[in-house]
Amino acid sequence: MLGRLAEQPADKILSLMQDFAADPRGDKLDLGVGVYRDDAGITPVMGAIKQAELALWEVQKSKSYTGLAGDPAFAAALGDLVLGDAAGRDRRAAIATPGGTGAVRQGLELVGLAAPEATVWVPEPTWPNHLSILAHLGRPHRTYRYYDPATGAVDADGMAADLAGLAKGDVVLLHGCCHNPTGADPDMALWERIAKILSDRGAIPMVDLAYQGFGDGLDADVAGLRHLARQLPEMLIAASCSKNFGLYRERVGLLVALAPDATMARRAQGTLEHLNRQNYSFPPDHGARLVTMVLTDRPLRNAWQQELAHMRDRIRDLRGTLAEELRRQTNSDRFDGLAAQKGMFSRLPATPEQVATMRRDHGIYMVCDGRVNLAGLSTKTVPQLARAMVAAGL
Ligand code: PLP
Ligand code: TYF
Repeated sequence: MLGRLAEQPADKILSLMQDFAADPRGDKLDLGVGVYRDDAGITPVMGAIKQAELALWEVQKSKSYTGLAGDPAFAAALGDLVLGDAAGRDRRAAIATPGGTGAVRQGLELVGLAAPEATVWVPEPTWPNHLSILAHLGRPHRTYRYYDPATGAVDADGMAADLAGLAKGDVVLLHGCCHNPTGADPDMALWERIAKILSDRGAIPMVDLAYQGFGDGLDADVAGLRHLARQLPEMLIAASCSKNFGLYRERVGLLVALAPDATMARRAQGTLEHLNRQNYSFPPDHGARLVTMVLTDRPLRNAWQQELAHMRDRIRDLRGTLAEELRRQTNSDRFDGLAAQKGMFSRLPATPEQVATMRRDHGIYMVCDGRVNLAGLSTKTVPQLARAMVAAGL
């Protein structure tokens, strides 16, 4: 049996981690996998999470099973963080999942059960896992125009023109904020336009939210998502706590299905729990419980928000510094877009050959499509990246 298995293509982001680890150079620079790093290059456990872990050790009396949906308090607390008052709890069905990836997977499985004929539209470019999960599940899918490399911003007209081809019941995958890999997000006018197109066509948004709080702020980053929730009867949301709570390996995610009313939400809840049962029964609880504790305890929540704001500011400062350094070194404003983009990622206009040159000659690791994780930089290494870009002819 095993001999009949095909070779699977490697994840181009994760294989970069191994290549980087194997490079003996002392001044190598990892701008590959999307994890937040501080100025010393560390991905820290957040202070509020540490405190919650201590408290949990004291109060937790049992690690017996939760329920198929996970702890309802987690769905309530994280659902509120994401949706605010844009959709009441009676409209929401939700399950805890292993990470945002788990939520994406379960969301697409739900689409397969409810609307197997629906086409799932994803932005070009998007996070590679979206496409591989869609292919794995055999869901019909296609791409819509999203990014304009000439401006470094969203190609709003291209996107609107492509989405005009939506059929009733199709699903449109959108990045809630801090688009991976480009950092280009819709402005509010474009979110309103998207809501109108989806509403006119009878299409359903599926929002992948992996970076709430990394762009402009916890509420600002979900203003578009909340607009969709208010305007449209149905929506799927795949939220991840990997980045904004620093809980990567604990695997904390939530899939929310927004229904038009409470009766339909209850029906969706049953299907979501069924999906968890088919895949792994109970979702992981430890990280989700820490998130719930942080969100529902005023002092812990304040501490978390402050630390998150610090992370956000650091990335924004690095963006500004890099854009300025490139302006100086290239004598042009070609890279000014870097300062306006949001979150950890930007896509440099580099060919795969130029990416390889920067790795070979300067020890700088980025994804082969030119995606860089700006959080991997420090004030010290910004000039190193700018020099390598200039030397590679960008
Ligand atoms: N979606 C996007 C766009 C991402 O970049 C990520 C990665 O962090 C995820 C989802 C899910 O990440 P995780 O499964 O680690 O929560
Ligand atoms: O895009 C990234 O780098 C992050 C981390 O299969 C990641 O989203 C990358 C690949 C993957 C899971 C997470």
